Amino acid sequence: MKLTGVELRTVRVPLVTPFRTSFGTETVREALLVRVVSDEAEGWGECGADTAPLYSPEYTHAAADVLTRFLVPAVAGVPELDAHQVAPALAGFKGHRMARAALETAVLDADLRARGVPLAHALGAVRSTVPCGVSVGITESIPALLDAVGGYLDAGYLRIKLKIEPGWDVEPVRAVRERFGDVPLQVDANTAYSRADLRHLARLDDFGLLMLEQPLAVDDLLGHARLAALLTTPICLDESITSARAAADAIALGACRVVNIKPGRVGGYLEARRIHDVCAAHDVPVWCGGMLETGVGRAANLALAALPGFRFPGDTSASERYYATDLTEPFRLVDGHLPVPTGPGIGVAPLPDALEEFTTGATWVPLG
Ligand code: OSB
Ligand code: MG
Repeated sequence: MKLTGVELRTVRVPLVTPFRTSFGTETVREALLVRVVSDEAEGWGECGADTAPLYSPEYTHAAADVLTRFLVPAVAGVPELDAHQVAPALAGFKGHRMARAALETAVLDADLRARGVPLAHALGAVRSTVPCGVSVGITESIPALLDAVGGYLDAGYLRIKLKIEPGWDVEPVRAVRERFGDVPLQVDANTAYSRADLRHLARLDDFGLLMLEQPLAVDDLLGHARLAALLTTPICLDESITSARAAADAIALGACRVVNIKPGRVGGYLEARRIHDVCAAHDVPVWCGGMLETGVGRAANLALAALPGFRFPGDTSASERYYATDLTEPFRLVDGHLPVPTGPGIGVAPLPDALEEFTTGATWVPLG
C-alpha cells in the first residue's frame, strides 16, 4: 500500500482514579494517536508515551516531534509499504521505540483492514478471551489500598498487582495477604530499588508472590541476576526488556524468570511477537503489560495477549478501571476476562464524539 496521509492527534482522557507509582502520579492519560491513511485503508496506533519522561525517556511531545521530522517521512518513501517494512525503514534512527511502535501499529492496522484479517489472527492468537489482572497504584493509606483491592476482586479481576517503592512494600503486601488470603498477587517497583536493597527485597519471599517486577535500574541486568539468586520469588522484567535480544540476554544471565511484554516499549507488535517466541523457546512465561492505554491500544494488546506464551493474567483491564468514557466502545470484564477483538486489524476505532471531546491537538504530517 501507499501512504497518502498521516495524522497525529493528542488526546487527554481523565482517569477515574489517580494512578500513583514510584515515578509519579497520573490523573490523565495523555496519548498520541497515529492515524495513517493509505490508498487501501486507514489504520490507528496509540503511542504508549506519557506526558513526561518518567517511565522511559519518551514523552508525548518528543514522540510527535520525532514522528513528524523523521519517522513518518522515512516510511512515506517506502514503495510497497506494509508493517514489516516499517522497522527496516527506521533502522538508521536511534531510540524512540514507543513512537516507532505507534506508527508500525497504524500501518499494520491499515494493512490488515485492507485484507480483512484480525490482528489476533495475524499474530498467532489461540484464545478468544484473555484473563485479566489489575495494577493497583500506591495509595495514601493501607485501608485505602484494601478498599481498592477489594473493589477490583469484587469486579472479578483474576490477579492483583501492587505498585511498591521503598517505604511502601512489605506492609501493604502483608495487609493484602492478611485480608484477601491467597489471591494471585504480584508487585511492581518500576526501578525504585538499588543493589543496596537486595536483602530487604528478600523479605517479600514470605508472601508467596507470583513475581517481583523490575525492582532495579533498567540497565542493571547483573543486579537482577544477583537478586534472582537470593530470592525464591521469580523476578519479572519490564523496563529492561527493550527487544528480543534483550530478552534472550536477560534469560541467559538468569536476570528474570518471567517477562512483561509491552508492545510500545519494544518498538511494536512484530518485535513483541519475537519476544514471545524467544521466551517460549526458553519456557519463560510472558504476560501483557499496559500503559493505561485507551481502547485503541487496549484492543491491540488483547490480540497479543491471546498468544499461547501469555501464561499469566495481564495488565489488560476493562475500560471502566481507567476511564468514565473511553475513546472506543468500552471493553467490559466478563468472569475476569476481556474479549479479543474479532474485526479486521485492531478491530476497533475511536468513537467520533469521544475523539472530539478529548482531542487537544491534531496535525497532518507532511509526507516528505
Ligand atoms: O510499569 O507496568 C508498569 C502504567 C504506566 C506505566 C508503567 C506501568 C503501568 C502499570 C499499569 O502498571 C498498566 C495498565 O493497567 O495499563
Ligand atoms: Mg511495570
